[in-house]
Amino acid sequence: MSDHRSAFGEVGGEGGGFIDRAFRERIVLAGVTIPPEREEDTEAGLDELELLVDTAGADVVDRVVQRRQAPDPATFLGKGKATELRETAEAADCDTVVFDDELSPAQQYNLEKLLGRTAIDRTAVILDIFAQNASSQEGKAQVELAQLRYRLPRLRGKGKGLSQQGGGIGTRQGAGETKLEVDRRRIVRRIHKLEDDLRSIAAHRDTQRKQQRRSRIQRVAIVGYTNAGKSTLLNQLTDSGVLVEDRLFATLDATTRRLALPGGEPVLLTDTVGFVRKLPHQLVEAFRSTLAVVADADLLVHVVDASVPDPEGQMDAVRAVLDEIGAAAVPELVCFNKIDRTREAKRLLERHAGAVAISALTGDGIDGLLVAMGDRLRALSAVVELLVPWDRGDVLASVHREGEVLSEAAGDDGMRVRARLDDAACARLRQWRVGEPG
Ligand SMILES: Nc1nc2c(ncn2[C@@H]2O[C@H](COP(=O)(O)OP(=O)(O)OP(=O)(O)O)[C@@H](O)[C@H]2O)c(=O)[nH]1
Ligand SMILES: [Mg+2]
Repeated sequence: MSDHRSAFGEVGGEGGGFIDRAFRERIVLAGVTIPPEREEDTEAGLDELELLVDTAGADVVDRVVQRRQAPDPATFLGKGKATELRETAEAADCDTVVFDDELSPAQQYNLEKLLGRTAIDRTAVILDIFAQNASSQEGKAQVELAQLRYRLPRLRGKGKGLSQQGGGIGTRQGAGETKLEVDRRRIVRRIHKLEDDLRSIAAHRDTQRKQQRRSRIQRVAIVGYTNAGKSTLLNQLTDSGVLVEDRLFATLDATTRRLALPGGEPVLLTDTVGFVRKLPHQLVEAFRSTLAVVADADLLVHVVDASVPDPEGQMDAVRAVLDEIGAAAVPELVCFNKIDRTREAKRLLERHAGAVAISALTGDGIDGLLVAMGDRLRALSAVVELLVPWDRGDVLASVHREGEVLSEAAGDDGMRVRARLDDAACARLRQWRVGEPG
């Protein structure tokens, strides 16, 4: 296990450990290896699930793994293995079994009956952590919406006896939620209300973003796997005092700060929620408006923790989420972080052309990152030369509005302007261009 600290691990002070332990839920994990997945992939998935469970505030006491061609439609594991899981759960005196893959409502129902205890999946654990970490009004609404959309199809499957065990991971009541056994109609009404609230928050933010767009300042979004060091980097670059914690999903809201690059160009830099393997689609959907800042950015700084066992696996998981939120086409600057505690940086840099290596904690490599950001942003817009006739003040004004004017000189037949323009502005101002883009 990593040096990850648990949410409750430090509560209680001296002697509190025993009491905290006693109150933490006991969990058995279950995973299935479905070829072409290898057993070590399943184990790595369960290692990460264990970290998620710990972050949610519970203890993993055992795990069960099975190799199958396909999940059993009724019980996910095969019947025999499910019976073995029941014995393991009884022997370990566990409250809840957590599956690494999303269970269908029917599978969850059947498993709970068979196991005689709560069965939940990775999605429920991640939703639980998000619910615990949400602090802004928008964050809380987004998480509650995701939780309700997850629970709605599962309502019917909850037997009376089991639902009374509620109050643990996955069955804890979400922020602002009325009752666990609230009827379907009330949940649907609540979903609509949350959707409305979130729409108006998003509309407000859209207006802000349009204003930012007009200001022509380029926007950079910091993205990456959860706990990669995104917030540490924002703090290192801008002194913004964003919460940094050795905890998964410490950041749920977006924070934007202004930053001057070495050439003096200002950029807007945004830190936002981290990603994870199998990030629940309900969350991606609910956080769509927060994540719009990523899809809308001019450049992504993709922070990768170089000190984890499989940095490239985490990069793939991040890119899968980027794809899901429509940000796959945004240019990406890969930034290997935590080089103060790993020797892997050199090997990774060799394999990823154009990447940089830093320690967001010590500041090592930050200058190189800033230079690379400036280079990449400059490459995104071309320098062009324009000749604008004297009677076309409107065109001159639009060059100033849409681009960055580098120099202006009065010529015989008009104003000669050198300006940095993006593709769209270049195309619009095409008829005034002279010479080649520089
Ligand atoms: N050794 C070392 N630790 C780092 C570095 N950067 C960040 N950390 C640590 O990694 C942990 C996570 O850092 P955060 O900045 O909160 O990571 P994040 O990517 O914002 O994480 P989430 O918001 O939870 O997704 C903290 O304990 C940081 O102190 C680094 O360069 N070196
Ligand atoms: Mg963060």
